[in-house]
Amino acid sequence: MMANCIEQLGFLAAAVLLGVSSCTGGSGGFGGFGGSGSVNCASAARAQVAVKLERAYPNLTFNAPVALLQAPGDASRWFVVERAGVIRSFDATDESTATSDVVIDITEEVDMDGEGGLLGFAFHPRFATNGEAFLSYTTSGSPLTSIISRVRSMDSKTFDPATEEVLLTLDQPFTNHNGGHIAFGPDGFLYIGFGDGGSSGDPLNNAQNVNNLFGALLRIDVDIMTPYGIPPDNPFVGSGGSSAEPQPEIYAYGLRNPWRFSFDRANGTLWLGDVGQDEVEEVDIIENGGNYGWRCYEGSAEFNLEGCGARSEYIFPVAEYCHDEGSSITGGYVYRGGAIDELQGVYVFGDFGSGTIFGLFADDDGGFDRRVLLETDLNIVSFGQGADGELYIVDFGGGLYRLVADNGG
Ligand SMILES: [Ca+2]
Repeated sequence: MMANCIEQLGFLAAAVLLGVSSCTGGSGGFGGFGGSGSVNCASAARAQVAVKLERAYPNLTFNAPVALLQAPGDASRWFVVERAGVIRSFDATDESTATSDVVIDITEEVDMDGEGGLLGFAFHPRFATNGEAFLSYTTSGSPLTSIISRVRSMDSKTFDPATEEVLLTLDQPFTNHNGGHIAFGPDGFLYIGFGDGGSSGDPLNNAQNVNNLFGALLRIDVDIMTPYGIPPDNPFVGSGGSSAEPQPEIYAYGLRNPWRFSFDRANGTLWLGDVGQDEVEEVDIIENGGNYGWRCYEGSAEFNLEGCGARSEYIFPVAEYCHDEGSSITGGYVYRGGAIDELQGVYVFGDFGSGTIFGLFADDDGGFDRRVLLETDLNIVSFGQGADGELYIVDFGGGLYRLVADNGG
């Protein structure tokens, strides 16, 4: 049923596999989707929006950057997360700056095996007053262990690794699909994305099993209890949380490898890019308690229905595309900046492998039209959103880019 593809493991493997992956039955008609026939593999049309990329801060290049962010309400500096375990910051007001400062260095703790590394960083919403930020990384385990921890800043500029307090650990059965993105929602809770544990095809059926934290988006309250509390409306709140019970941290599940999610700053909608297995990349709008289908479904296509329920029990993507247009989705942001009027309210995301930047435009039926905004030669590993709402693209090769209006010339 499935095309005979070399698996697209996620962002790292996409880099490794670029140019060597091959499908012997995938591209084109995708006629073998187990009869579901519901994935529309038609290529996206070009959007009628005049945008282009410009190199941002061209005198700065980073070492395998995976994330870009600003502290809440503070447009004066950017923070760049480097996979090896270093976070750097630089003056956001100086386009020609050539210097960045080390904010924290935990390279000694980070294990980059497979798709491991320092994968996420989030400022507490009240960072300006409490100095707290949160790290997400993999350390050596069997083979890896994911760590979510809190660090504190005494000077609002740097973090002392000695302040680190581990909140949550997750032993990874394989080195790929670690997820790792973390971000605070408008509700003040910390959201954590974890992949299905790895390998290929979710062999342990982790994502559909709510008795573990794999293949899920978690939500915790870092402001109460030790090490954290459970928000009162989490779907499994009150569960004991043993390995034979649903995990109270879970907010949504059935995910394969959530690689970047964000909250629309205008309305709080939670958008997520979930990396596909062999053929389908997907964009999900996440709802409390939702089951997003993997490994029963890859996108809208049947993947492995063993033990699965009725199709109506799963939430399907709001947009999906096939591997003739990319190989590994990178979730982005709903554009809320002021520079590009035509992008207002459009969800902008990309593909690590193809370098394509897409927009999801609301249609007249309550759905979305996926359109191509730009074709690039970048390995789009992450998007960044400035305090001003403008969007940036992080190239895994080291450069930062800014999405701007193309006024010709
Ligand atoms: Ca799904």
